[in-house]
Amino acid sequence: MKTGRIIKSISGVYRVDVDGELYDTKPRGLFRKNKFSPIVGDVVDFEVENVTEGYIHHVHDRKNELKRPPVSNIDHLIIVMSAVEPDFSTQLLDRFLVIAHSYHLRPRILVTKKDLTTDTIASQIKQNLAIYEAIGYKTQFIGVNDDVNDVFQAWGSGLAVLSGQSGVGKSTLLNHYFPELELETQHISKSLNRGRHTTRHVELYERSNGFIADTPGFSALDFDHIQKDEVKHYFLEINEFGEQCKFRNCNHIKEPKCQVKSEVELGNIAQFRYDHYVQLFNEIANRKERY
Ligand SMILES: Nc1nc2c(ncn2[C@@H]2O[C@H](COP(=O)(O)OP(=O)(O)OP(=O)(O)O)[C@@H](O)[C@H]2O)c(=O)[nH]1
Ligand SMILES: [Mg+2]
Ligand SMILES: [Zn+2]
Repeated sequence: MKTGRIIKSISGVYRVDVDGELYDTKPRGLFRKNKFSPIVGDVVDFEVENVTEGYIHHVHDRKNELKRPPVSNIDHLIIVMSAVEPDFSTQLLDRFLVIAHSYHLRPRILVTKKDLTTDTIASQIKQNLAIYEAIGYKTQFIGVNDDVNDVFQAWGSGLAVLSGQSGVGKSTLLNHYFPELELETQHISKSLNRGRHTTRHVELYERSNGFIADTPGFSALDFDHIQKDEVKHYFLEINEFGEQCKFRNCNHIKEPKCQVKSEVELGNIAQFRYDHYVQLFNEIANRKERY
């Protein structure tokens, strides 16, 4: 029996990495009966069939798990956004952050395509990133000319997952770090065609102190697993100031003596963050429950 990590899954075959040795494995029938599927990132015990193949017997407990894209045991979730093409949006960023926190992940924020920005756009983005830094997020703002080794170094060891909209430059970043990968990236002519996803599967690549995952970009975000009363906890500064509200279960919408609303007025909570919170709260409150 060997133990390794699933780095890729293609139609029911899981590629497992054991210190650089690769095995294509299949789960034993047992899994299918329990409706449990291994996912990329899982640490598994498998029985070796021959030099390149094996059968998975056991999946180790996951320390965390992202549903879309499916990846487990994440040490660093890197939310990638581009400065332009597609344009940086704090609204979209706040939605990604909520999803990440709902899976108990503490994400980092990486903004790409700095080289394509005007001074005005660059300084707007820096101002926004300063707000996220103040909330407690680590942020990076990079362009094609920056040293990717420095970018990756800042994350520390373990499994880092790049996640974000299609076309923001996740695969491009990996290609700069591992030129031998030659991952497919979007052609310039396609870059305004929003519906296209160039990367279509999750895959882990070994780096000096861990792994890094490229994932397919997404166009829709799923909040189905989040209840309206939870949302306030996923806006970290709102959560913190909310402890001083008069009502313990204050949702910071219309309640009296709401500290969050006072802090927005004082400028200690950015107006746009509060607006995004209220927007998402209302969206979830108004959604039709499916049974
Ligand atoms: N100028 C510039 N172009 C970039 C940068 N990063 C990515 N691009 C370009 O942006 C386009 C999209 O990059 P991809 O790496 O394919 O984006 P992706 O996030 O992997 O997209 P999906 O695989 O669809 O999720 C490509 O044409 C890249 O060359 C950057 O920092 N600067
Ligand atoms: Mg890609
Ligand atoms: Zn309140």
